[in-house]
Order: sequence, then C-alpha cells, then structure tokens
Amino acid sequence: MRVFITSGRTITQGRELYRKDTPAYSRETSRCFIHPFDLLEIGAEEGDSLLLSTVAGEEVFSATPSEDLVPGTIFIPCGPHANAILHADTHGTGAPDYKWLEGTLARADMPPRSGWEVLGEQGGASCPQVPEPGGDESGSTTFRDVVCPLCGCLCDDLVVQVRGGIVTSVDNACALGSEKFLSRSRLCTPIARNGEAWTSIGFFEAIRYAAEVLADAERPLLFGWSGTSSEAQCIGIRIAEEIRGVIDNCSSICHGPSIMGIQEVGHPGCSLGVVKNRADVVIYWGSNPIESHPRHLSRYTTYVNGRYRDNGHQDRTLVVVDIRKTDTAKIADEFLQITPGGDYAVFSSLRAIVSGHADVLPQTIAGIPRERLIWLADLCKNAQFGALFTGIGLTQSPGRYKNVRSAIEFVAELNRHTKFTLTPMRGHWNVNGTNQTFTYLTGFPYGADFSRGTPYYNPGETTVVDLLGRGEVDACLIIGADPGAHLPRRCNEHLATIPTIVIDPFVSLSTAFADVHIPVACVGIDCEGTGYRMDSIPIRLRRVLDSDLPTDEEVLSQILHLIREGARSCATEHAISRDAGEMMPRALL
Ligand SMILES: Nc1nc2c(c(=O)[nH]1)N[C@H]1C(S)=C(S)[C@@H](COP(=O)(O)OP(=O)(O)OC[C@H]3O[C@@H](n4cnc5c(=O)[nH]c(N)nc54)[C@H](O)[C@@H]3O)O[C@H]1N2
Ligand SMILES: Nc1nc2c(c(=O)[nH]1)N[C@H]1C(S)=C(S)[C@@H](COP(=O)(O)OP(=O)(O)OC[C@H]3O[C@@H](n4cnc5c(=O)[nH]c(N)nc54)[C@H](O)[C@@H]3O)O[C@H]1N2
Ligand code: SF4
Ligand SMILES: [Mo]
Repeated sequence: MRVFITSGRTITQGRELYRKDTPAYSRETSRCFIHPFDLLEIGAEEGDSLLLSTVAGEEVFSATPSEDLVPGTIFIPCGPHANAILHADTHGTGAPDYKWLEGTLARADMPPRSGWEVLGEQGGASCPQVPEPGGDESGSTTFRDVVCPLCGCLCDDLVVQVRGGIVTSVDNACALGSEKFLSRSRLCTPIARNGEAWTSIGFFEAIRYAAEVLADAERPLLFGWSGTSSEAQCIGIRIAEEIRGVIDNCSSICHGPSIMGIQEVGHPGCSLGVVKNRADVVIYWGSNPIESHPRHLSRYTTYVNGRYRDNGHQDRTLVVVDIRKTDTAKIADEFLQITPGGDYAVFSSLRAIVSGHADVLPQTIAGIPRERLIWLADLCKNAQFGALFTGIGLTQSPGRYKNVRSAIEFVAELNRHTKFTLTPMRGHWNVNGTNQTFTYLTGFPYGADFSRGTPYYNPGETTVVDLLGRGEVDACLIIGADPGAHLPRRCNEHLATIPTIVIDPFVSLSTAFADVHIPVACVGIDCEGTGYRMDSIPIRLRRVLDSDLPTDEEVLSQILHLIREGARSCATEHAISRDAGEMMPRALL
C-alpha cells in the first residue's frame, strides 16, 4: 500500500530525549500512527509490526491507530527509526524532507529494532551502561526562578529541589523540562572507542585528541551548538576560523528556512510579553505547541491574562492550521486542516483576500474551502492585535522558505489594516542564540564556511545534511546536538567513517559514532550560561548542582588553545593512548 510519511514531536518522545539509551525511547520512536481504515485495509491491528519502505531504506514500526490523521498518511515520532528511511536531499535549503516522504506499507513479522540496533547497521556502536549517580544524603536545597534549558520558551519560573547532589523534584516545568533535570543518563569521564569496545580516558587526552583531529582535518565540521551557551558558541566560531572549517547549527535542519524567508522580506516580530498583553487573535501554523512547547499557551498566549486581556482565553481566538488534528488543534476555537505542502497556496490566497481579490480564488485551496479562508482573513483583519506562530510544518515541507516568506507577506498585508506579528516557534532553548552569535561574529546565521579564510554561507551547500550527505567532511565535532537520533541515515553512515568527537553531558545516540565522547557540565543545571528565547530575549541560565565536570566553554577554550599552540601531531598516524589519564586540573582548563 502506498503511503505519505511525515514525522514530528510527541510528548513521550520529548520526555525521553535525555534517556535515548533506554528501551522506552526506542519504543516511542519506533511507533507509527496510522488511520484505522488503513490498518483494516492491510489486515493489521494495534501493536502489529509494519514495514515502511522508501527510496532510502526500510524499517519496522509498531502500529498505533489514530483518527487524527487523514487515511493514507503515516506519522512517526522523530528519532532514529524515522531517519533510517529518510534520504539526505535538502533541495538546496539545508533542511531534509522530515515532513514529506513517500513510501510503501506492508505487514512484517519481526518486532521493531532498538535505536542502538538501527545505528549499529549504520556503522555505530552502542554506548556502555552509565553508572547511576549516587549522592551523599546531605540536606536538601530549593532553588527558585530557575530557567528551563529545554525548549525555546525558556520558562524562568521553575522551582528545583536538590538533595544529595541530584535533582529530586522540579515544580512548574512541563514534562519535557522536568525530565531533563531528572535524567541520570550522564557520563562522568571521557570514553574512547576501540572497535566495538569503549575505554575511559582522561580529560586532557580527550581534549588533545579533539584538537589534533580538528587541526589535521582538511574539511572539518563543527555541528550543533543549540544545546549549549552563547559563550561556548562564540569560542566554537573562533575554532572554526582557526582551522578554516565549517560551523553549522541546528537551524539549518529546523527553522533555517524561516531565516531565509526573513532575509528576503524582513521580520515583523515582537516579544512574547507583547503577545501576552495584547493579542486577541493567536494562530499556530504547522506547529503543535501542546507537544513541542507545552507551556507556550499558558505562559505567553491563549491561557494567560494580559494587561489588555483580563479574561485569558475568553478574550482571545485560537486558530490552528495543520495537516493532522493535533492536540493543539483539539483545543483550538477553529482548526483548518490543510493538505500537506499546501501552505504556500493558502498564504497566497489569504493575501489575495485581504487585498480585495477573493473573487479570483477557486472553491477549495489545499483542502480548505474558500469561505473558511475568507472567514480567517476577516478574523485577522479585524483583530486588535494578532500573533502568528509558525512551526517546522512550514520549513520542512515543500515550499520551505517560500512558505515562510509568503506568511510574512500575508502579515505585512494585514499590517495595512491592524497590528499583526509573526514569530517562528524556535525549538531548542538556545537555537536562537546560535543565530545571534553566528551572525554577530561571522555575518551569517548558520552554515558558515571558513575554508576561504573569510566566512562563506550557502544553505544547501555549507549545511550539515548536505556536507555529510555528500561525504565531504573528514572530521566532525558534535556539541549540543544529536545527529545519531536526528539526521538522515546517509549522514550517520558518513559520520561512522570519519573521526568524530562528541561533547555532551548525556549519553546521546551520536555517542554511537564517536571516537571520543567528552562529558561536560550541563548548562542550566551544572553551570550558568546565556540563552536566547524564541523572541530573541537573552536570559541568563542558573546552576543548581555542583559538578566537577568541565564546562563546554572550558573544553572548547582548551581545544582552541591547543590548536593555536600548533598541536598538529599526526592523530591519524598514532592512535591515542587509551590509558586512563589524569583528569585535567580545573585551573589548567
Ligand atoms: N516533545 C518534544 N518537544 C520538542 C522537541 C522534541 O524533540 N520533542 N524538539 C524541539 C525542536 S528542535 C523544535 S524545532 C520544535 C518543533 O516544534 P513543532 O514546530 O511543533 O514541530 P513538529 O511536531 O515536528 O511539527 C509541527 C506540525 O507540523 C505539521 N505539519 C507537517 N507537514 C505540514 C504541512 O505541510 N503544512 C502544515 N501546515 N503543517 C504540517 C505536523 O503535523 C506537526 O503537527 O519542538 C521543540 N520541542
Ligand atoms: N524524523 C525527524 N527528524 C528530525 C526532525 C523531525 O521533525 N523529524 N526535526 C529536526 C529538528 S527541527 C531538529 S532541531 C533536530 C533535533 O536536534 P538535536 O540537536 O539532535 O536535538 P536533541 O536530541 O535535543 O540534541 C541536543 C543535544 O544537546 C545535548 N545537551 C544538552 N545540554 C547540553 C549542554 O549543556 N552542553 C552540551 N554540550 N550539550 C548539551 C543533549 O544531551 C543532546 O544530545 O532533529 C531534526 N530531526
Ligand atoms: S515549555 Fe519549554 S522551557 Fe517551558 S518548562 Fe516546558 S520544556 Fe521547559
Ligand atoms: Mo528544531
């Protein structure tokens, strides 16, 4: 049976983000949501194994019936299973077809594989079990006004309880944020891979190896940065400049196309505080905040009272546009179900309506009746203050940056009549920070290539999926991202063949491809750092735990220092010593 395959966030997938080494994570990322009619057609039931095949490969999933989908459509929670069947073509934009794949569906006999098994086939090796951190039983401390280092909402009202060196409870956070604070999947010493086995090594050795590998590479790539502080990002950019490498961040696969749209037609943005105080019309388009930014509605939009909105959601109209009836769609005042990839046509139609040309439109546009669009255009035009929030349903589907460009042009048209703004629903807590620091230091928001000595930027060429997909990179540093879980298989297959260094406080699926994994203090939990909220407001993250681990800033500074010292020994000629070396004294780092 032929099917259309799309992928995205679920609450369970988000809760397990910091436990990707557990069976619970693999169980969630190997589910596929499917309409009951489709299950009936192939004679399968809930929990049965289904084989999805595409041009890139095949993978087994477990069936979960869902009437939120249109028949013929499959939804997969994002992770290693979805990406095992995804090709690495970005159509010159940097963002792969996460939301738009065609394939076939059949029944299967074998159960779904674990994440490690999927990556094993791509050349990875599963990480050793990490010890449970045990703390002393010293008294408990309560930290208030703690900032959550998970999503672009950067909620700053958490209350965190610490006892015996571990976080024991988190109040006010959503399920995603709490689980990050509570996760125990942490490494405490660097590990180096030796075939299928892992050895603990010292920090100094690990850092020296990283410096040597990067200095020796012809086409090194430094990727990630959304999960770390802006201070660390700035040091990363200096390393890239020093080694004439490419530095890219998660934007390229995420809201990079939003930035491309903004580069063409500008950004009618505002702070979230303005939305909270003024907005009477709120639209989420290709975005499902109930599962991706769970407190967005209660802190900034629909459910919160504002200075000019005394009665929270009674004063506001909530509209959702999506291809599925998501949990956000279910609580909306109006839900418009659009056919996949239909956004450009719908924004163009809305612009036509607002500028007085409704008569030229056909009866239905991308599955939405013309009358409904006339209603939506009127609602927006008559708003006192409107806020349009755009998700990656727009940037990872056909049209990409043109969808966002068209959305901005619609908002510009509305601003002839009223006040309307547009804000991309930025994903990671500091992905916006990457765009701030990258633009400030290189002139470009992501994908900055220093091979010519001066920065060069071309999405689709100097972006992570394209560089790895083409097999162009000969060494990679991964920090604050997890390609093992989140990039198309072809990219990981290439990572498996080159020296790869992972800097991450947690065990990640990218550990599977690491020659060396350097654990660090986690920003917002073990150390401070600056992050930029989705509306570009910088917020200082706090520290709640004492940690002996070096910070990202310290490890990167040391790598930069060694590179500048000319630490060009032949990393390729002699393998690094596997003896557990001394941990680097803090003062030296
Ligand atoms: N639980 C959880 N939360 C997260 C993350 C996580 O991994 N897990 N990651 C964070 C990150 S990195 C990001 S970028 C954000 C993303 O947050 P969202 O933007 O909410 O991400 P998705 O759920 O991937 O996609 C949003 C919606 O796009 C819809 N969609 C698919 N195709 C189309 C289309 O053609 N048109 C339209 N209009 N809609 C379409 C999907 O049905 C989906 O509901 O979430 C952040 N929060
Ligand atoms: N199939 C499918 N795949 C997708 C998507 C999809 O919709 N469908 N969405 C895509 C999108 S939008 C994105 S942004 C990517 C997700 O992008 P990724 O960046 O891969 O997302 P995470 O798994 O959250 O990775 C963040 C990493 O940062 C680490 N980290 C946390 N705190 C710190 C810290 O203080 N320091 C350091 N050094 N590291 C830290 C975490 O342990 C984790 O390994 O996935 C993409 N992949
Ligand atoms: S909404 Fe985002 S920032 Fe706020 S608590 Fe949840 S994960 Fe953390
Ligand atoms: Mo993202």
